[in-house]
Amino acid sequence: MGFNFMTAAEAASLIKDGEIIGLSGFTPAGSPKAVTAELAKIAEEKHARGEQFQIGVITGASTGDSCDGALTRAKAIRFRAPYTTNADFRKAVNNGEIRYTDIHLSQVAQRLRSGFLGHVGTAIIEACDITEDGRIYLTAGVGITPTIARLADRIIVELNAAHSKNIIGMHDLYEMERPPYRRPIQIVHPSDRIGLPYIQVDPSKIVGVIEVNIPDEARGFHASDPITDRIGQNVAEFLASDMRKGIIPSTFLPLQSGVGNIANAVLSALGKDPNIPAFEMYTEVIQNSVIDLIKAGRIKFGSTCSLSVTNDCLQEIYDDMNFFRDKLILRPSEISNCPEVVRRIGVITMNTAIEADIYGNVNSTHICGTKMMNGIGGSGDFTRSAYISIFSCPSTAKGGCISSIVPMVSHLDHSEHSVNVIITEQGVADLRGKSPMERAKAVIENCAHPDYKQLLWDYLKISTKGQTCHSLSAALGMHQVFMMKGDMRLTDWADFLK
Ligand code: 0RQ
Repeated sequence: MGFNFMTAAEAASLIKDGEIIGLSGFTPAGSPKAVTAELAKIAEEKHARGEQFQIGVITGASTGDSCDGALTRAKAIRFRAPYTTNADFRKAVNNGEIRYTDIHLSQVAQRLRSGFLGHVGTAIIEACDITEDGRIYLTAGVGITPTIARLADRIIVELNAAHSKNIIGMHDLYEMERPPYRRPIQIVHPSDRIGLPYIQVDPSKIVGVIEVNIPDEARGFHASDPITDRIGQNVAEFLASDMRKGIIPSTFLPLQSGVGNIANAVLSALGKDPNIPAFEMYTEVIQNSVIDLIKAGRIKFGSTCSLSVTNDCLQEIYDDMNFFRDKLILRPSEISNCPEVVRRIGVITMNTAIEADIYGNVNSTHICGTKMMNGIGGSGDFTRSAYISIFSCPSTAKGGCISSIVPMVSHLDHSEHSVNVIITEQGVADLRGKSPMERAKAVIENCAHPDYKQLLWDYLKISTKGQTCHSLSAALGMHQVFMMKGDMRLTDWADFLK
């Protein structure tokens, strides 16, 4: 037969107004880049002619600017799920211009199979290789690719020469059956393989192949600073102490770590701590710090959904594949984040909070209760099933004007029932086995910034007594003062008790 090679613009023109597209990848790693950028141009042209053009976009996690950024600026997205980190997209969502559904990432494939997210017309898949009998070899991120490849009416492949074919063999691709036919996921160790290194599709569904050479639109990391270093050390000391107590076995347990600057710094600190033995990861994203630690022998193995690393770091992996091949596995998000596996193999989870309250509830997604930041990502998949669930964050944000420790979170993502430990640069609040009032004391004493400690102690004094003490008129008072005066430190509880 032979594939229908075409330009990205020709491929984009196959996508119709109102269609839902599904994209490969997880974070900018492995996401297609050429067709979505052309689709944005088509949308702009059509809008200029007064024609309607908007699509639904479903992905594994975030994408790069050539997808979420370009399509948002072209006003081409009607509906989007499940996670993004793009600033233009964030603005459009918070202005009410885009319908956004924030979903636990492990559940996206299942929701697609169940039809809750509509029907995927076109799957756009980034590949490093493809065969005429329909084998697609993926690149640096997997996400929901096996599911969209099967469910979509048609497939467009972006054959991206920026990714080395050396990555072939690193993927372990397996799609769960629908209940009641689903079987246990046979992963006992992070390095266990259960699937195939490629996706098999019906080749007649591949309507176009586009040859490109575009690097991943990876985000860089801020250099660590004294605050993130201190958070990292606190996490490392806490885990070493749990190991001494026998709570964590001396062989250690697999770790999961979230995205962003803080997660990157926490892992660096763990790697440096001589009290923590070399460990494995069962996680959804691997960032630069993990690759450094694999090279240093501090991380033995990483099971992940994406290599969400900078381009020079990715090149280093491709160039030294003989070293990395038996140390990394790339899985679909419903397996990398599978709560059943996480609970069974005892994963220690480490995610970042936007804010935590004194009782241990965590907000990972919303600023002041209303504005979406990124989304819950995989943090809920891991936290609820964790052997030990840790949330860390700096004790303050925005130059000290915001306390990350508040009386009541302004939006709830992870409840007090799932959150075991809160860690800031100030210290560690171990909430395991504690009553709400014991938790409040631990969080204020150990995690709050000194500028906010008295304010939080005073909040407890004005609260109505109960199992969980609150003043319903003042619980969100610090947020309200920030919105009115720009600084939570100006809170006066008397204003809320009149
Ligand atoms: O603002 O960007 O203007 O500087 O939030 O905060 O401190 O740089 O931390 O990059 O680690 O991101 C929770 C957003 C943290 C991220 C979050 C402001 C702060 C800064 C970023 P600027 P930092 P990070 C795995 C798991 C949810 C999903 C998840 C996230 C910006 O980790 O999206 O965990 N997590 N997934 O100033 C106002 C507050 C604030 C605040 C921080 N209380 N109020 N602004 N900021 N706290 C990954 C996947 O699932 C793919």
